[in-house]
Amino acid sequence: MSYIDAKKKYAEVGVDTDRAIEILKNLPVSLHCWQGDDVIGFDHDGPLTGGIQTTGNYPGKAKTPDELMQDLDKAISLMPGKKKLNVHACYAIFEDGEFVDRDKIEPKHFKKWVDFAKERNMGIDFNPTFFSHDKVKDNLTLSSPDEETRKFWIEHGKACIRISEYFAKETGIPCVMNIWTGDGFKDIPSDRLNPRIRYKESIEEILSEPHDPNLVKPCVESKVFGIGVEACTVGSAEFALSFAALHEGCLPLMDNGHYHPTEVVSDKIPALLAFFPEIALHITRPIRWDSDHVVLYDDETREMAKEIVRNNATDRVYMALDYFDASINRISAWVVGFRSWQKALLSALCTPNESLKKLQDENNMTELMVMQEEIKLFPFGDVWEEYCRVCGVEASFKWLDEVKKYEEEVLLKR
Ligand SMILES: [Mn+2]
Repeated sequence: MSYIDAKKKYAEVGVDTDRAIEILKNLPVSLHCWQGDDVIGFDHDGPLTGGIQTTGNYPGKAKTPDELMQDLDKAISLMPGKKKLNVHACYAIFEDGEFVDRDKIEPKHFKKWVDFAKERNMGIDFNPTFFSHDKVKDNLTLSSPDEETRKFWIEHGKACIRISEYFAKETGIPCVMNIWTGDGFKDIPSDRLNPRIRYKESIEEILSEPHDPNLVKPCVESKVFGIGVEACTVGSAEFALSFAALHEGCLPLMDNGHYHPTEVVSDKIPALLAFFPEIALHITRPIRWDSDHVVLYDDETREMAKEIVRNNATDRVYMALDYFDASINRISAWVVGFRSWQKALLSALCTPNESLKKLQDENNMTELMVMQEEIKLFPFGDVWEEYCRVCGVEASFKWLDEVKKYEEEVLLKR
């Protein structure tokens, strides 16, 4: 079926597919740089630590800023839609022979990322890196009872606020700055309160760094547990949500890999939208735990997109991808995940949300079920193809040929 026919079919249920395409073209989604090098970065030689882990050793990973940017460019060329760049502080780029620790990083260490983003019309989101570092003491950073440790990480957070504001000023687009730490305890602690009080006070100190709330959007991200910190996570769901609720200008960030496996973030999005002017998301795919598998066009991904679109919250929800798979071609991991979230958004935009809501309000659950099931088999593939065409991106699976060629010519020669 061609796009013209698909468009007619959708129009029968009141959906304007041209409009859906037009809206999606301008919705920014933040693309995480860390899929390209297994969350290593450029400021240390050690392994990834802090309760997260990459598995796999697929060849060709980026080891320098130039390689990572080249790989990002290849991936971006195969993704439809508007992108924003998401960078972690450990991706600071130093001149030859230069090095400063994380409490001393400055905007100049990220100038190359700004140049990269500006040339591609992208904003930048930022993340202090509270892991993979020798100043993580006994699995604790901002909640450490050791004042020197806590102070170091507070200074890191403040430096990141300054860098976030620099990103926003340079690109003209607000910077979402997300605070996540893997702070926690492997086994049953004797004090679950004071680490949280220290964590709270540390984040408050970080946020006291002067910044324009229209330019820097600080977030707190919760987690249920991490590797090596199974018994207690300091920045739990209740902690992060309460912190954001009680600190104006601080957004709650939900990572859909950071909850118990039967909880769904799709249901939490509207709950938070009832209270917060703005929220942030990390979109990932957990399998049994926070495994950070590549995002697919699956039921929960689609449900999350629906909650954003049908609540008219596309300008209130900051969407960012967060996953890392080292067992497959990393460019294709980036592309599959980004395209999947784009598909989910487009599908949500092609859903007759108003008429479905009406059926619910009239308690016409019979027709609601029938319609929701029928719409699943509408010719969505044709709308997707049209969207890719409009964006100048390969619509079919043939995009993989480009990745294979790049692997042959670039990745395998590293
Ligand atoms: Mn996350």
